[in-house]
Parts: sequence; C-alpha cells; structure tokens
Amino acid sequence: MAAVDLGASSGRVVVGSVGPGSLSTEEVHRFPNEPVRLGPTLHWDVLGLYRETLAGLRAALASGPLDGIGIDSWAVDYGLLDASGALLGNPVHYRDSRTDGVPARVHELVPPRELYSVTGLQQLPFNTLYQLAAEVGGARLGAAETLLLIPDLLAYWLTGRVGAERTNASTTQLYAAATGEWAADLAERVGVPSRLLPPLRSAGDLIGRTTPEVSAELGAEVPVVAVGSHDTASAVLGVPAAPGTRFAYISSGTWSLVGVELDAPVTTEAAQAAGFGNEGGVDGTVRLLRNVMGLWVLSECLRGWRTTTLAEALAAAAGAPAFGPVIDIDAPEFLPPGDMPARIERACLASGQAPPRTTGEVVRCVLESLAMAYRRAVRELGELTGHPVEVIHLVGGGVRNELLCDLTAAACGVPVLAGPVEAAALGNVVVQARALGADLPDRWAMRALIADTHAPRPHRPGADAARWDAVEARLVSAGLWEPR
Ligand code: LFR
Repeated sequence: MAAVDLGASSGRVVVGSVGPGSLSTEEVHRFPNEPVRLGPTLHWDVLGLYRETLAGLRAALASGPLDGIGIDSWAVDYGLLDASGALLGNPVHYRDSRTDGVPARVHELVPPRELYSVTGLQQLPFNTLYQLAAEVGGARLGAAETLLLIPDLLAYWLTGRVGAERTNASTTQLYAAATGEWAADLAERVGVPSRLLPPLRSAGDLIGRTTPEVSAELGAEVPVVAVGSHDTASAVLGVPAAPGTRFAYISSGTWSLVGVELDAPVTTEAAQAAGFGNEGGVDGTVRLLRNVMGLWVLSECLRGWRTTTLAEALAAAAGAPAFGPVIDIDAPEFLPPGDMPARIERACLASGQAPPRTTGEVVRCVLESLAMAYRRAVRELGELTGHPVEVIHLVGGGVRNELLCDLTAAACGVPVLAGPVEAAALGNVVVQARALGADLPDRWAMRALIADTHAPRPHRPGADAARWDAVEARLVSAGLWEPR
C-alpha cells in the first residue's frame, strides 16, 4: 500500500507492507511543501502537491504492484469546485490573515457556546467555518458547488469521486461531533451554502479506483481507500499504546497535538474554557486535544537564520543553560509566519524576563516553553477526564528531537515513550490493510502490530520536578498563564 502523508512543511509517500506479525514501511518520495504568497494571500501549491503525489506513487510502483493508496494531510483547508468539477482558485493556507476578525463576526451569528456544544471544536481562527465565512459574498464561494478538504481533493483527482472523510470533516467546525454528520444548519446560519458539503465517508471505505487517465500515468489501476485522512487521526491510530493504559499522545510536528482518546466527546464549559477540542478519530473514537504551537516556531526561526541547520540549533540548545526565559508559546503572535526571534524577544521583555541572546538560548527557550505547554495540556486533560495521565506517547517528527522528549518527560513528570516518527503513515497503512482484508479487527490489534514492529524509546522524568513547578509559578506571576 502507498501512504501519502502531507504535512504543512513536507510531504512523503511511504510504501507499507503488512503480513501476519509484520509491518514494514519504506519512504520512497519526500518533497517540500512550500506555500506561495500571491498578492496579499498565502496559498498552498496544491497542483505541485498533486504532481509530487503522482511522482511518489510512480516511485512506489517501481518496486512492485500496489494494493491500495491512502491519503492524509493537515486539516481544515479546502478547495472549491465549480459545477463542472473544476478547481476554483488555489486553496488558501490556514496561516493566511483573511480570518483576522472573522471569528468575532461569526460568534454574533452563532454564539461560541452553541458552536462548541454542536461541533466540539477548539475555536482556532483558521477553522474551515471561519475561512468560509471570510469568503461569504465573494465570487468564488458564489460559483462553488462542492467543498473538498485537501486529502479528499487529491483523492478526487485520482478517482473522480467526491466525498469527505469523517476524521478531517470533524476539523471544519461544520460537523456535529455527537452525530457524525454535517451541521448543515450551522453553515447556513453563517451564510455558507450547505450544498457545498459533500457526502461523508469513513476510514476504511473504498473511495474508488484510479481514473483511466491517472492509471495510464501511473502504469497501473489502483484502488484508493479512505484512511484517517486528517494526519493527526492517522498519527493517533499509529500510537503504539496498549489497551487499558491511561495514555496521552503528543503528535509532534509543525503542530503539537496534545490529547487523549475517548469514546464520546466532552463539550463541557470547562473543556471549552481550557481550549480543548473534540476531533473525530478512526472507528468513531474521539480525540480530545489541544493544538499547541509546536515545532513551527523553531522551524520559522531556522527559516530566518538561513544557514543554521536543525542539528546545529539543537546541539546549541543542549549546551545552553536550562531554566532560562519561558514564553507562552500558544500566544496568537506566534501563529503567522515571520520573525520569531524578534517576537520571542518582545514576549520576554513584556513579561519582565531577560530575552535569550544566542541561538542555543533561543532554541532552549522555545523547547522549554513547548514542554511547559505540554505539561499544562496533559494536566488539564487529567482534570477534564478525571484520570491523571500515566504515560505520554510522543509520535511524529518531534521524536527525533531527543532534547524535546527529555524536557517533555521532565516538565510533565510522567514517562514519555517516543516513537514512531512515521506514526501517521503507519496509521494510514494499517487502515488500508484492514480494508483490504488483513486480520486487524480493531485499533488495539493495529496498535499491537505497530508496537511489536516499532518499539518506542523511553524517556523518564528526572529529579528536578520542583524546578519545573517553579517555572510554572514564574509563567503565572509574569501574567502569561492563568493560575490553575
Ligand atoms: C497537524 C494538523 C493539526 C491541525 C493543523 C492545521 O498537521 O493537521 O491537527 O490543527 O495541522 O490543519
């Protein structure tokens, strides 16, 4: 099977093979995902992503036939199709500023509490609902007949079939968490025509076979299978947890998604106030999680520094003094692209802390601040669910960052099991394998296979709990965090 896994900064095509007790993956193609600013608007290069997807599928087919293709990507963003099925303009990047001020306008039409109790979603400014609301009255929305989220758009180009896979639909804020159906009336109330919302499908459904044109280009006709098309849903499925453990996960990449897996959404005022959302997982599970700003801030620092590599930055951070300045990494000023070191400096000065000076100090500040954001989220998850978290599974690209894994265990005061790096691709592959007949009856069977073949690396909390408590007290007294 080929797993197409598109992240906000890079995409990859992975070939996965599943047999009794075996699960292997090989990355056959990796490519950068670079947004394009055109006029004032930040876009995705979605045709480039499609081209690289095809290149990856050809590379996959070079080593043998494929039984399936599954696509997952970042969430919330979409393409609009006209009545003929043509794409109307380039999808806009969720970090674009077009949603500035939009949530407040939407909340006048639908109160935030109602929005939360229906959709269960964390009110992030870039949710699909707010992006669409920013387009209301525009020519593009007027001409649009169908909305397709990014993985569904690529699947449409491969197969000609339209639809919306549920895990990603759950990130739109147009989807009812409790019923698993579109919240069409919500859309209409904010001026978004509900005709745009395509039929829903679930992970494991067959989307269709590649069209004759695509098959000719690939040299083979291949079934495309719906997977947990939200990358975080696939990554959470790819967590090598054992049933019965009280685990939290951190899916650590551009974002850090910190959450737990539940059977039913939690849409209490406490969950809303703490900034947690309920997203849909594979097989009807719920991902109660918070978006923590993630390694984005570090990658933006590196983009600005140009010549410093990630390895150099992390080595410098490892050598920099611990327990320096800390910032609220989730503050809105860190969301858009830009000069992160300058923003970090401003945040430190505004909270009465001496800003970091060297590269190592800046990176250390980002990583310790991230670890503190993880700590807060993990503790709040314990409070919201009534069950303190006993172990954290950290998956995704952040697994390679051993300093971050150590800091996470230390700040949270619980053991961290790090890995697999490629959890999203693994989650993608095992869902396809089941749909194609592999003996993987439920998610625990899938996770057992992943745990057996991709043992995680343990990181234990150290003896400096009191120092991390002091950092939390400092964040509170600096006015950066509400006291808990
Ligand atoms: C992670 C992710 C998050 C989502 C963000 C924006 O890649 O999918 O889960 O909130 O990207 O789409």
